[in-house]
Amino acid sequence: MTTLAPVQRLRLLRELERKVLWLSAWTIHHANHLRPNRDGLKVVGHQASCASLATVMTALYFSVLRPEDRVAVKPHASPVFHAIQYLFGHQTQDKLERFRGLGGAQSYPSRTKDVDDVDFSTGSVGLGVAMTLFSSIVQDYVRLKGLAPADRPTGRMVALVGDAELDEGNIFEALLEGWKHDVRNLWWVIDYNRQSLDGVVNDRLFGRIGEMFELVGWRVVTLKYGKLLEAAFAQPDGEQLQQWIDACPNSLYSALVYMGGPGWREALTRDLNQYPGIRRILEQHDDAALHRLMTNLAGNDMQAVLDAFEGIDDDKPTCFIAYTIKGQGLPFAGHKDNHSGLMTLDQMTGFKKGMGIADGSEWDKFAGLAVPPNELQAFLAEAPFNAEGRRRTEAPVVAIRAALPRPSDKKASTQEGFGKILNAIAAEDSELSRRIVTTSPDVSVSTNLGAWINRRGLFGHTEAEDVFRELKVVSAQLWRKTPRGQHIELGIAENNLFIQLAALGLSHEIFGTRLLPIGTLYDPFIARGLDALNYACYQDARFMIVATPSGVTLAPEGGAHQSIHTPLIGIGQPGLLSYEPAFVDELAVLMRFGLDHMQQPKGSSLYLRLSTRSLPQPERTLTPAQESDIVDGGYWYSAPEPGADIAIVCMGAVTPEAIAAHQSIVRDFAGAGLLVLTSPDRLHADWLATQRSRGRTAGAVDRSPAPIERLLATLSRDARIITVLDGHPLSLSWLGSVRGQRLVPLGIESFGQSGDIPDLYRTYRLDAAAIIDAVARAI
Ligand SMILES: Cc1ncc(C[n+]2csc(CCOP(=O)(O)OP(=O)(O)O)c2C)c(N)n1
Ligand SMILES: [Mg+2]
Repeated sequence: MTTLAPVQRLRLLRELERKVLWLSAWTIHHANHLRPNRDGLKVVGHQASCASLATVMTALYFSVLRPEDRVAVKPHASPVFHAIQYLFGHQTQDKLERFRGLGGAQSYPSRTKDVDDVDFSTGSVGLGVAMTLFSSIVQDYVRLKGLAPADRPTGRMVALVGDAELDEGNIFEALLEGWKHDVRNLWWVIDYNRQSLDGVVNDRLFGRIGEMFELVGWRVVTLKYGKLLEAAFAQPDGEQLQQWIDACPNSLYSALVYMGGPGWREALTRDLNQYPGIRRILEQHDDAALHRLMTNLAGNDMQAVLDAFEGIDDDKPTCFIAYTIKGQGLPFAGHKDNHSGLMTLDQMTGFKKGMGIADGSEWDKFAGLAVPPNELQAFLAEAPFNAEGRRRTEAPVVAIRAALPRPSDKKASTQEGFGKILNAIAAEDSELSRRIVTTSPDVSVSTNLGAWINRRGLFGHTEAEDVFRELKVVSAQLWRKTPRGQHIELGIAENNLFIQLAALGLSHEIFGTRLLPIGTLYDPFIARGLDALNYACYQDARFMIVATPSGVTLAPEGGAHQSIHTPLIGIGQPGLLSYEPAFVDELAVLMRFGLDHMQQPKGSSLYLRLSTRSLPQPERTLTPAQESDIVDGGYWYSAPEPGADIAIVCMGAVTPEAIAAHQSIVRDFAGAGLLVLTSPDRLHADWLATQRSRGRTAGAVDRSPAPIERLLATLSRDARIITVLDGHPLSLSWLGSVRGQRLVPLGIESFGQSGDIPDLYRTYRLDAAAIIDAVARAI
């Protein structure tokens, strides 16, 4: 690789910065003004948000970043990212022209939908930022265990952060967790444009932000004044100018940026005219030059940005507070209403002229630049960022053997079963046992991960003995941390859990190392981290969540902890296949299936909703056909006679009540069936897919029935079905539509209260009597 002289490189980067600014603004303009609008909806895009980051992103992608670095780009700077990839040749003009349109470049950078090598998806502000922190933990996890490819250098996990993103609490939850885990190789660059969506960011906030980072062990680098302003401060009375800017409230500064040269002149004359040095500066600068000087913030000054990035050569986490101007270089720079503001046609005409772009050369990569195209092309070709081509790594699938260990207790809860299965795997020396990594937000022991952790240990950068053990204080739990440990213990923050799982679940594509992540939490607190869970699924991260206890079966814990609608989350969440087994042998089948499914290209993550209620286990050895029914979502526990008029359908912890009710009704309704479901999610999805494929006219049409159609086909056309689960009844009530059979759904519709299981099941009508009653009503 040739190394350019610094001045030469600066010149090229400044030209590319202009091009990146132009292309991002033009991409948005094109989408809004030059594409037919068929629905009357605004397309928008964020020209101002792009502009403030153009300098930083140009410096990073064209010079500073290396192949092993990974970046989360502020969502609204998506067009800047796509423009950069377009210049590199990784993005097409066609997709830029279809920005925010079907099949075009995405509104917010997306790993799964964009073609140009997005490292981390962003969109819901704050989550992408935290994603870099948890990815740095994953990087250390695979590196310290020697699981990472040997020749892979350690990368920096970089977040480009909007200043208003720092209002999102999940960022601070992540920072605290990061401190505990001694995170490294993290760069967060805050685009401090002092504006959010609605207006100007509170002045008092940023006084504290730097201190907060330092408090948790980060280095803070402030990029405040650009080279022009620094030179002016060095002149006689320059310190007066500096004090004036330092004291200038965010809102006044933003307004003056918008007003331009005359505004600055009036304000400075009013406040600083008594200083001869200032008068001289005002005389020496015409309006345009004065505006350039007063808006010369370091985050928009290429040399200052390069100096800041290149001044770091260690792995200490670093926060760059980059002062920038929202809309820098655009006509509405600084205006508080510019967040979704678009340049008007006239403004665009002027901007285009200023950029030296002729009509018809808007998408030309080098038009209007002051450096010959071949020189720029050569510079782009040598960018270190691209040195290794495509960034997405691959890792082989870890083979999962035909059966996992099956605990044989006569009575057990699915939660205990989970702990035992994992403990048995922990005892093995196998690829499977080495690749599993568990994590939990302070509920490891109460979700039955204790035995696994005792065998496999906690993960930490350095060795830390369990003090209780050293002092010989008896405890069931061994709490020793080592780099070899396979459990990542988190504080109580479900957002962190899901983002940690997102990062672990992308390890094969980001770090080239396959991991099998399993996260445990209490089922009701899925809601606490739901957006982060959605974010993880949106990125197609692969993991298993084991949520327990669930429903009102949690009994004495009362309404605050009892989960009601989580089965609906399981059905509704794309990228997450959910199961709720009743018995431990089913769980073992599903865990085996899940560990494989989460590694398949067309697979997904899994959600197992478990219970702490101990149930008598059926005495059976599952046949392969039964196992496949369990995976498909359900099976006849007690098969109906063909054409039967009555069936009970149950799921999860309430299965004993359904069994009891069934035994009672078969006396009157011989041939009534009992259907045990493991996954309404899977059954529903397969049912819809089957219907869609029937509607298709071209190609091979599969006429075979969906599993739920096959199961319900045994019953008579107008059979009555009673469904029951410890969760919202809607989860199963759709079964009535499959064949048009009449259905009475039982389940939980209101907040639970404390009590024991008999009282609660009676109160919420989940007990055998309620089921029998429902049968009576149904007929
Ligand atoms: C969780 C979430 N809430 C709300 C939004 C809507 N939103 C998008 S950008 C934005 C303001 C962003 O301001 P800032 O981070 O400062 O970005 P910039 O000024 O660079 O545009 C808001 C509220 C969102 N994307 N995500
Ligand atoms: Mg902002």
